[in-house]
Amino acid sequence: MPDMGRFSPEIPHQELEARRSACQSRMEPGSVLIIHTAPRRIMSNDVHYRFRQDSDFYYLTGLPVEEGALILSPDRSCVYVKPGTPEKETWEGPQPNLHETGEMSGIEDVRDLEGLNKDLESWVNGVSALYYSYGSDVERDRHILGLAQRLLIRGRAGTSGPERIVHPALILHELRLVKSSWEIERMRETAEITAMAHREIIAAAKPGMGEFELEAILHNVFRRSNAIEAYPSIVAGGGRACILHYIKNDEALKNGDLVLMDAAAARGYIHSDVTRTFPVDEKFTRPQKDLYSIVLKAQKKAIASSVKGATMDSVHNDALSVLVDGLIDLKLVKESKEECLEKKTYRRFYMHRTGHWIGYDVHDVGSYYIQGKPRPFQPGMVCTVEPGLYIPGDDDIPEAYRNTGIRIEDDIVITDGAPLNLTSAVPVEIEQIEELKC
Ligand SMILES: [Mn+2]
Repeated sequence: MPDMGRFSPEIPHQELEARRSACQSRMEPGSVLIIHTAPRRIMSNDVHYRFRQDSDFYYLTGLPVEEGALILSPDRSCVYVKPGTPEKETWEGPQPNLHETGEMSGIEDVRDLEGLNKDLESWVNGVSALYYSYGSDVERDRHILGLAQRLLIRGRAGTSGPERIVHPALILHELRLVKSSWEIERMRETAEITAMAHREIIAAAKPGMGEFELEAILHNVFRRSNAIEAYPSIVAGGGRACILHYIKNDEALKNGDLVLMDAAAARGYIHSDVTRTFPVDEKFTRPQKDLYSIVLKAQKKAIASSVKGATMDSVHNDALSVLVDGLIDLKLVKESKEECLEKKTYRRFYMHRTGHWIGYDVHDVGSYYIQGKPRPFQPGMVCTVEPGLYIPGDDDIPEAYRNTGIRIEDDIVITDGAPLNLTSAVPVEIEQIEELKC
């Protein structure tokens, strides 16, 4: 990429232009779309959370800027930003000016945010549809709806309001669902960083360490690669692995326990999402191996099933079938397979779905059903495959299996042929994991 001075594009122009024109070509004639940057959010008192750009705004502009808006019509692109002032730059460092914003985003028409409110009236006046993501910011909703209504009721002055307000998700989130080869390359990079962290941690885990110490290694590996954690990491020893959203990570790891670690890197808002389950000490115990092997078999089956034309539901059912067979083998389920599936009694041990889309959001956007039917996979979609088993500590469970949680999760690209596992560099076979620990 050429040296653009203080700022260089985070996403290549070609990629951004392809995304914008795909969006524009799906917009109604005579319509306009507006997407705002994410709001800054308070953590406590006067301290803000680290800024996290709105995924849709970033997808279309590649701009990390904190205050701005993108306007698209079927044949125009315009972005409004707040250029830095010397005072702001003293505190927060260089801010892209209008020219630099254009160079970063590839959008020629860059304007000062100060003019947005005035301009909006002419952008929105007379359009057929206004694409606007209502419902996420009350103040903004009030402003946009107020404007639309004013244009409508002032008909005698020659204005007219948008006939319809349409959520841009209907266009944008469908586009985001199918990844370009550039995005898949970036996902491959975050997957590599994630794999590095998992390998380092599986090798480092020892009885007596705190879950937080393993979490510290995650942060170390991620930041070494200029990445951050994609979501609050789960590092759960022993029975805490059965708490699906355990993120306290503040307990000690005991000899004989398994650790369930659901943790992954994100960079440039591109996410990975990986879970591995491994012994604290060198070896899996026999009962742990029994359970682990079932989940691994279910995961392999589900990955193999993640092909063009399959659906989230069909992949889930394939994983479920293997899990239920295994639960019956281990006598954790005492009824027939049909009965267990029919009555959903497996939910005592497996209570979540097998996968979700992943991309610019870790639980990525895009609909899972089309007109009530599961959506068939198509090449370029990326999803997780993450079956698990969570055996509670109840009295009717054989003691050896109690309080054991196992999940195995990888990120899979749907292709024209075999599924592509982006995170296969993280060891998953029992022997591979045990070998890492010697
Ligand atoms: Mn996941």
